[in-house]
Amino acid sequence: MNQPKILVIGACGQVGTELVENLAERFGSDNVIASDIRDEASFQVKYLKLDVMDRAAVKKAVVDNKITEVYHLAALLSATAEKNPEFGWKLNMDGLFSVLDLAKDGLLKKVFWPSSIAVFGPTTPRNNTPQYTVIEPTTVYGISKFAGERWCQYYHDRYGVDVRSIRYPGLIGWKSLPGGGTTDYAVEIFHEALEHGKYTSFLSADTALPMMYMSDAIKATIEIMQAPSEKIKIRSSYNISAMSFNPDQIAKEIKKHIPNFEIDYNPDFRQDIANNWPASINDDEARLHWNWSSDFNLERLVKEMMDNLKSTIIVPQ
Ligand code: AKB
Repeated sequence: MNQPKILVIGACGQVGTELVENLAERFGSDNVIASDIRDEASFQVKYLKLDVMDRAAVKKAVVDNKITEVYHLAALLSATAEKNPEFGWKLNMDGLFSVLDLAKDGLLKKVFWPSSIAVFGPTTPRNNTPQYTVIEPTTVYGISKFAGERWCQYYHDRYGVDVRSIRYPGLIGWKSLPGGGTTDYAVEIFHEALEHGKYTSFLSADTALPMMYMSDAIKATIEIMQAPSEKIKIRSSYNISAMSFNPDQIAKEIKKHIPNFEIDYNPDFRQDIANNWPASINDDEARLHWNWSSDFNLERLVKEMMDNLKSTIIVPQ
């Protein structure tokens, strides 16, 4: 079988760290290259320093390494992009075009690019948000992801680019930390609970958001890329769903493992972002088209996070 030759761009981020590991196990370390803007990084695969906005450098990396598939993860997330809207828009859009154009020119066979639940806005139905609905994002991140979705569909329809995408919910994993997102509280809470026994949430107690355990996100990412092309009927981006909870609910679940754990609330600007996002997502199309299903609910996620973090974090006695 012909193995793909894969380049992961933005590999040092929350998704990239675990995705590279998984892709290397599946396709062999020699067939995966990790890249990011940092000078150095420690991966079990070859690492390249790469700025996704430097089109010539991306092209050279693809050609020199005979890359067939790119997973393009580099982006500014919701909270960080609000602090620097101009750069958020530039990075999120230029990076995508730099990859889509290589595919259009026949230098790549397949592209993965993540979108986000951030595409939805205040006029979207908040519960069980459907695939096709009103989409009026209010953040730079959401606007860039929605524009990106439309460009992916356009490059597929107009130039036959095999681009595949999913709308990630908040992602929670223990192997890597998120950076700059509105859903980051749901990772921070575990670290603070284990290290200090308490956490101050930047979202209010009742702010429900769609969330997913990292292994489900990685599974979805690899499955959509592995699915036969004719099964991918949506070339903008697919809704995917696993669970929905608010800070109060995750805190209660953590208390089952750390009975003295305490949470309090001090909402900041990220509350306004979360208020405009869905509480839960309907993913019927992904289930129907390429057989997507999630494995982790809140109870199982919390158990996995606690078990794994306990052995990596030094818990004060
Ligand atoms: C964020 O909070 O910005 C991200 C996302 C939902 O895309 N985690």
